[in-house]
Amino acid sequence: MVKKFQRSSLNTIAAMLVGMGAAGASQAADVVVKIGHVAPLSGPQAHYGKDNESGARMAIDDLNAMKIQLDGGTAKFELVGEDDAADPKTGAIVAQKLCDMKVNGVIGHLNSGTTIPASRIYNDCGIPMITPSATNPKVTQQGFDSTFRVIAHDGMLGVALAKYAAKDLKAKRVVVIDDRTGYGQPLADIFAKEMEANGVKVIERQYTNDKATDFNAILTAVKKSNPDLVFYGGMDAQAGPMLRQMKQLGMKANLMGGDGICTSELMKLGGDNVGKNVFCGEGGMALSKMPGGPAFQARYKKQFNADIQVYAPFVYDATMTLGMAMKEAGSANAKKYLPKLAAIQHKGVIGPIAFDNKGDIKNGAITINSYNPKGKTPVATIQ
Ligand code: ABU
Repeated sequence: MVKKFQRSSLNTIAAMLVGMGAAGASQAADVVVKIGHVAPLSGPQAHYGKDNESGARMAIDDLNAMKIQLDGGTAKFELVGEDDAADPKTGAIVAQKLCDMKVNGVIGHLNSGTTIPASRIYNDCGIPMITPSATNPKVTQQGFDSTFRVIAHDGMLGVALAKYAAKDLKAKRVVVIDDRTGYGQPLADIFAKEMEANGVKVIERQYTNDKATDFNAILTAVKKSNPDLVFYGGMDAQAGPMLRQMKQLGMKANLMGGDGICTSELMKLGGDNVGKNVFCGEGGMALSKMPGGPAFQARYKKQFNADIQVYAPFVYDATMTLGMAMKEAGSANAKKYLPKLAAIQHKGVIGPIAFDNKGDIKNGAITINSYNPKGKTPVATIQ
C-alpha cells in the first residue's frame, strides 16, 4: 500500500511539474526584437562597415545573454544588417526598407551623407536611431526626437584640430582638400574657418570625391603653394593614396584629417608615409583610455582576429544603449522606450552615455592622434 501510494503521488507530482514547465515555457516565450544596422559593406569604405557591424554583433550577443524581459517574454535580439554603400540614395532606400520591416530601432548609418536623409525617414516612421559615427553637426540639428549620436560632432572636432594645428604644430601655410561629401566638406569648412580665427590663412582649397584614388593633379598644384600642412576632409580610402602620392612628389607637408582617416587601415593604404607626419582627430577617448577599451579591444581581436578600425566600441555602446532603454521601458515598442532612451544613463565601453536635448552625447571627449609603426597613438586629449 505504501509503495502504491508513493508511486501514485510521484506520478501526480511529475504531471504537475510537466504542467508547470509548459506554463513556464509559455511565460518565457521569445519576443523578437529587430535591430537594424546600416553601414557601407561594399565599396571602398567596406572595412569601416564591417568593423561597425562587428561591434553591433558583440552587443547583440551580450543583450541576448542578459535574457531581458520585454513585452511579456524574453527578448531575442536579431541584427538586421544592411549595406548602404556610403551612398545617400541607397541609404534612403535601405531606411525605407527597415521602416517597412518595422524594426524596433536602428544603429547607423555610418556616414553623415547617408545618415542625414535616412534620419528623416526613420523619424517619419517612428523608429529611433543612434549613429555611432556620422559626425556632421546637422545630424542632430534637424529637430528629430528620434535621432541620437554617441560620438562628438565635427563642430567640436574641426575646432580642436584647427587649434592643435595652429598652436601645437604651428602650421603657417595650410591647404585644405575635401571630398565634397556630407562629412568631408563641412568638416573642411569648420577647420578652415577656425584656422582663420587663429590667425592662420588657408592658402588654397581643392576638391576631390569619395571614389577617387589619383590625386597627382591636385597635389602637383598644391605643391606649388609650398604648404606645411594639408588638411583632408574625407575618408582613409582617399587619404591613404594621397599620402603615398605626396611622398612620390617629394612633399614634406604634414597631413591632418578627422575621424574618417583615423583608422588602422590607413597604415596599409598610406604605406610608409603614415607616421608622425599624420594627425587625425576622433570623437571620444583613445581606446586605451576608455573605461572598457582594453577589454573590448582584446575581446574584439579574439572574436574577429582583426584590429578595430575606429568606431566598433561606439557601435557596441550605441546598440547596448538601445537595449538598455528597452529594458528600462520593459518594451521594444518605440513609443514606450523612446523617453527612456532620451533620459538614459548608461555606463559604456567608451564612458558614460547620456544625451543632451538634441540627442548628442553629453561631454563627448576628443582625441588627437598621430601614427607610429605600431599604429595610431594619442598626442592630445580634449575633454
Ligand atoms: N565621421 C566620419 C565618418 C562618417 C561620417 O561622418 O561621414
